[in-house]
Formats: sequence, C-alpha cells, structure tokens
Amino acid sequence: MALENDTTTEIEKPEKEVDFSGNYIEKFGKQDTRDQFPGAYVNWEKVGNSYIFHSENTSLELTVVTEDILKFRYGNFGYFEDDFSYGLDPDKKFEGVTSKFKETKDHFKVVTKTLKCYIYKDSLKTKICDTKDVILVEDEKGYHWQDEKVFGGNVVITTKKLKKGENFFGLGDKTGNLNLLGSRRELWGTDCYGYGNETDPVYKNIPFYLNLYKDTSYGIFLDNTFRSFFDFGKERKSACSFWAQGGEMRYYFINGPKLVDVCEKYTYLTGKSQMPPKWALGYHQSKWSYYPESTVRNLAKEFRDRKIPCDVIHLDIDYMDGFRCFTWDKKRFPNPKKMIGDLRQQGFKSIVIIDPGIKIDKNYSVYQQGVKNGYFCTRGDGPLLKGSVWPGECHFPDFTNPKAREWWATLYKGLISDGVAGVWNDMNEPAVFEDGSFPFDARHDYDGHPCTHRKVHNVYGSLMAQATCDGQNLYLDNKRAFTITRSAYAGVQRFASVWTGDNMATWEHLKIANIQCQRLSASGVSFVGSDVGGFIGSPDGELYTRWIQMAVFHPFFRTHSSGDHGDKEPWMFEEEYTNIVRKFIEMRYELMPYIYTTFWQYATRGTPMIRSLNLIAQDDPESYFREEEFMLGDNILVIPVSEAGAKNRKVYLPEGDWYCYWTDKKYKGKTEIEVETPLNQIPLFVKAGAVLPFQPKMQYTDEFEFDELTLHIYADDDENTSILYEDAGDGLEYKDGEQSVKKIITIKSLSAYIIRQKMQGNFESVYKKYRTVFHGFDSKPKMLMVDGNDITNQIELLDNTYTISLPKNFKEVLIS
Ligand code: MIG
Repeated sequence: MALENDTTTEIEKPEKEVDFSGNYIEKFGKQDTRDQFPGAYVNWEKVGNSYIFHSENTSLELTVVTEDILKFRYGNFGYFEDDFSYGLDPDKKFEGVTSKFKETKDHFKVVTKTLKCYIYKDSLKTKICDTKDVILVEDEKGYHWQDEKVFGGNVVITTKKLKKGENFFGLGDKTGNLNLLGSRRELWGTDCYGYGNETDPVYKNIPFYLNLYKDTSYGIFLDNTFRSFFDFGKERKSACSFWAQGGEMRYYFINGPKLVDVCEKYTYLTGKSQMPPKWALGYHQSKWSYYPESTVRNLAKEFRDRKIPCDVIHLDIDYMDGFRCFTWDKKRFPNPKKMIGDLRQQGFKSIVIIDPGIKIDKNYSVYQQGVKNGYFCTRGDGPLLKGSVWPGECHFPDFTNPKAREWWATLYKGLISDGVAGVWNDMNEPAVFEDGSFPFDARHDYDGHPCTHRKVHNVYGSLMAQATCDGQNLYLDNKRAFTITRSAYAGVQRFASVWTGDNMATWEHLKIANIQCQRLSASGVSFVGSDVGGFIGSPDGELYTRWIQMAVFHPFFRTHSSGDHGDKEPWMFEEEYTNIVRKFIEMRYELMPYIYTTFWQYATRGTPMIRSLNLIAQDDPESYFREEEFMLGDNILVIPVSEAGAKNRKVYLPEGDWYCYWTDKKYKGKTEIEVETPLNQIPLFVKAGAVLPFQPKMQYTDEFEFDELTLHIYADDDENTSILYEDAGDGLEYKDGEQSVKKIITIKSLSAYIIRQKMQGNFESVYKKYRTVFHGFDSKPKMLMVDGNDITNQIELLDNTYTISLPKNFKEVLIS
C-alpha cells in the first residue's frame, strides 16, 4: 500500500473480475460490502489542463482549477457525465491552469504553487499536502460506489481520513452545533415547518463544508445535485464521508490555509452576489398576511407615526386572486399600483411572495401559457405533474428548462410595472401538501440533460430564484433586483438572499437562527436572516427585543410571523420594549455605511459578512466550539443574549484588543469575560483600531441627505485599515465605476497618532464633512493638524472623549 497509516482493513477487492451482466453478489469477498472500487491503475493521459488516470474500473479526471483549487471527477468504465453544473459561476471558464507533474513507480504527483496532490497507482486514492508536505487530507476508502444493479440505485461515495483535532463547518442552513464534527447530515430540501435542532434535512442544499485542523484548512464542494449525505466522524470516528444517491462523484478541493480564504475561494467557483439595493439592508416588516389594502396602509402609517424605521413591507400569499401567481385579489387590493406608489412616497418598498405552483384553471393565462408551451413538469409516463398547494391542484414550471425560466422571468412584467420592488420565493423545495414534494419519476430538462426529479430536487429552488431575479432585471428600470428564497443550491448567492424558514418563537430558536445565519454565511450565502421573533407562536416582549438586537447584525433583517398567533409588529409588546426595539432598528440605519461596506466586501471578494469565531481566530481552539459570538464585518463583535431574564452573560473575546461599544472600556482578548446585559443593550465589542462609519438615524434608507458622516475612531497601538465603500445605493452605474472606496488608516507613532485617508473611485458622496469621535484616546490632544492646518482650537469635548469636524477629503490628520 502506498498510503501511510492506512487503516482500511475491512475492504477487500472482489475475488474475480466483476461480471456486470449477471448476478455477482457472491463474487465479493466474505466482508459484507458490495462497494466497488476503482482498482489498479492502467494508464494516464492529459486532456487540456486535466490529467486523466484510468484504472481497471474508474477514470479519475484531476483538474488544477487554480493554484488552490483542485477538481476531482470520477467516471466508471470509461464514462464521464457531461461536465455541466448549476453550482458554478456561468461567467467563468474553469479550464484549469498548468501544473508540474511527476510519475514514480507507485504514484503520480501533481504540484501547484501551494499544493501537492498524490495519486496512488494501486487504488487511485489521493492525498493532498501543502508545499511543506503537511497532509491536508487523504483518502481512507477514497472513491467507491454502489452499483444500482445491486442496490437499486447508484450511490457514489468518497471517504477521507479524519484525525483527532479536525473540525468541520459550513453546509448551508443546518441546525445543531456549529461545529459539524460527530454528525451526519443529509441534503434533500424539505419544507420543515417548525423544524428544530434535531431536524435534518432542512430547506437548503449547499454541499460545501470547511475543514479546520490547527493552522490549516480546506473546503470540499461536492458538486452533485442528487440527494446527498455527509458524515463527519459520526459512524466511524476516523472517517469523513460524503456520498450522493446518483450522478458522478465530482468535487472540488479548496485550499486555505485560512478558513476565510476557503470561503472566498468557494465563491470564485460558485460566484459572487450582486450589490443589493441599499433599502434591502433596511428593516423589513412581514406577516402572513397583511391585507386588505387598508391594513397595509395602516401598517405603514403606524411605522411612521411611531417613528420606527422601516423600508419594506412584504405581502404574503393572500394578496393574490385565489393564490394565482402574478395576479391581485382586486377586492382586497383594488388598485395595487396606486397603493404601492403611495407607500413609495412614504419611503416603503413593496415585496410580494411568489410560489412555484400554478393553479390548474383553464381561464388563467399563466396556466394556459405553461401548458401550451410545455413549460410544466411531466410525470415519467407523460402526463403533466399535479400537486396540491395553496391554490389547490397545480402544475409546476420546470425551472431546469431554460425556456421555462425565460418565460417565468417575463411573468414579472405586470408586478414590476405595478411598482413591486422585490420578490419573495417560497415553497420551492419544492413543497407539495400531501406528498411532501414531487414524485421521483417527474421529468426535468436540466438544461438539455433530461433526468428525473431525483437529480433536480436539490436545485429546483435556486433555479426558481434565478428566473425570478432575471425577471426583475428584465423590467426594473436601472434598479437593482432583490430576491429572497427559502430553498437553494450552492451558488444561490448569485441571484438571491435567503431566510431560514418556519422557525419558532422560543429562546432556543433565537440560538438556532444565529447558528444558521453564521453557517450560511460561511457557505457562500451571506445575505441571510431569520423570521425575527419566530414564525410560529408568539414571543414575549423580552424574546422579541433580544431577537431584534441580534438581527440588527444579520444581513437580512425582517420580522415575519405566521399571523395565527397574534400580531408581531414592533409595537405589539409593552411600551418599554417598543422603545428599545425602536432604538435598535434606528441603530441598524446608523450602521448602514458599515453594513453596506461589509456587503461590498462580500460581493467583491466573497468574504462572509457574518464571521463565526472560527473564521477570525482559527488558531485559537476556543473558537472551534464557540457558537454564539460572531463578527459582522471587520470590526464589530456581537454576542446575542439568548436566555430569558439574563442579567449578565459570558463572552469570549478572541485575540486582540476590544472596546465595549457601550462603555468604551478596553479589554484584552483571548479570554472569557462576564458582561452585564440590561435589556437595552446587547453585548457589542469594537475591534481596537477600527474606524466605524455612522450615518444619522432615518426612518428609511435615503430619507434625507445629510451633511456629516460620523467616524468613530478606536485607538490602537498597531496600524489598522478600515474600509468605507459608497455608491448610489441603487441603480447599476456602480458597475461602470460609480463607486468610491475609502481606506482609513490609523497609525500610532512615537510622536503622534496619524489618520490617513486614501480614496479611490468616481462616486461623490453628498455629505460634506466627517464628524470624528475619538474612543480610547487620552484626554484632549495638545495639537490636532489636518493636512498641515492646525485646528486644535476647534476640538469639542464630549462626555469622556472629544470630537472634531474634518473635511471629507482630508488626507492626513496628526494628533499629538
Ligand atoms: O405553507 O406563504 O415559510 O414564510 O408565510 C406555508 C405562507 C407557506 C411558508 C413560508 C412562510 C409563509 C407561508 N409559507
């Protein structure tokens, strides 16, 4: 055996050649395994930048996608599937790069600038090391499969070795511990109303996980849309396996060494998010359902009267005429265009829900078009697939048919011309009332690769969201699309945001929501949020307040509820709570420049907006199992209060210096501290050296133009750079360079504290100056110079600190 420390003793090869035409169960050894393995190497060839290694039963195609990304594809008996993927970014060609190659007696070696990959001749097993030959991951059983002739279904499996000390993260919206070590998970999108910590599978199907071991890390993206499974040392402590019930074994190995690198490189493969309209980062209010029109207008009025900021109102299924998509119930909403226009005047954007089920109704044009053009899914034996959902019996578009997607996009014309600003896609697991989902025999096009529902199920939701996003882009006049979807496959970030589905109004669910959002964020999907306060049941004022306080720091911020358990508008609890909730929603708006910048970092580099502790302190073992603390962006650490009546809580501060947001008290990191948690505060810490941009509080995004942007400057001994990204907040000009990126660099030297600003880009912000507020600085400075001018006499004292106004184009400030 070529692999060191190989512990695979239970595997034995077939005694004889396998005869694929007949009954061959008895041909396998005495072990109870009918798994099949590649067998010994035969020859190799190079096709483009890929190496193909042929063995007795299997061909392995290895492509060096980038210096850090290796693609593995296994085809049995000389057959590879068409190399097509919904997960990959369609704007890129993944042809691979050249690499060094070496053959020895018992193995091959493919070497990139950062990786060495060994392929062993006796088995086609692989081992991947960094350049110092530190093993990152190696096959245990490696690639193998279960043939459908034996098992009644094809299953492709990979098993890797798992050593003590490894940790696993990612995998989309899974509940349960943030660290996946010791668990087995399934991807099969499911409408899991009232799910909990034990529920699996849930709504989304993101077959991407991250591995962290000491100072190394890597990710595996299993690009296969069949029902799939991941076992992180649950069944066998020494093995990590992943398998899919169909298709071919195709996965990408993504090198770190930092976990954040893995997240970013994953979006190199699966694509980046677009910049959202800024309002979509504001506060959203939803309920199942706000109707009729007077209720909606009244809701809007309540927000403005009570001075609680809000940007978006969501209309759930009851706005439609008998749940027919793309229609309005004209009794409830006699003039939607007028209503949406009036709401717009008050600063509200309207979002409507759209489900995939199209009511079977001969007089309904969407039904007619779908039938006439063959856009609906069929059963295996020909007839149109039927399933009951809200409208009653329905047909369902085949979103894997590009023509059906194009058609679906055109259906948004009316809603967009009514003024709808964004679309919410639900029930796209797909969910069907009695049967759960579509029958397996349902047929789909899969962009010209006809197949059954077994292959489509996990990607159906993403493709619906794609068509929905396309529809908005088609009709929105130089405005940015906003889509939110419940189900998703890898790469969904290219066209939609997501929420975590039908959760419950309990304290446990506040924690679950936090974990799901962190996990999704590590899985390429940062634009995430939960139904604030819980969808099912009624939170009390305290739980609702704590949830709002957390969700201020989650990128998608919406209160939603099922509506059958009482109302959940921010003022539905006692006055004390309303006032705190208002304060925190206001804070969301004050933080908008920071949140928007964080979004831009995500949209350009793929950096997760929400960062679990493991992402920011991976060499600190404390970060492996901490799951409540998270950072939003580069500089704010958030620790939600997740227990009723909590007067204080323990907080782990990672390495570095931190300022308590509320008191400016400075703490040394890498330690656990206890902080007080009065109801009007959530524990928040600002990284030393940060420059946090704040805008004035507003009732909605761009309510008014302001003169002065506030920069909160937190002292540190080291040099630090903070980013401020700006553009028009909507429209597409930013793609042509109408953007501005400001780097604010702070340096402490012996004689002075220096603040430098470096500006790039054409976008000119409307404000004229900065109000700078200094935190953690000694008492009033003796001298303050801006670009050579002494403005010491303009310093104003402020509580324990001081403030000064600076021209927004300043280059350098010296404080001594
Ligand atoms: O069968 O549209 O998760 O947010 O309010 C329930 C009604 C369908 C499920 C969604 C929820 C939405 C609800 N929907």
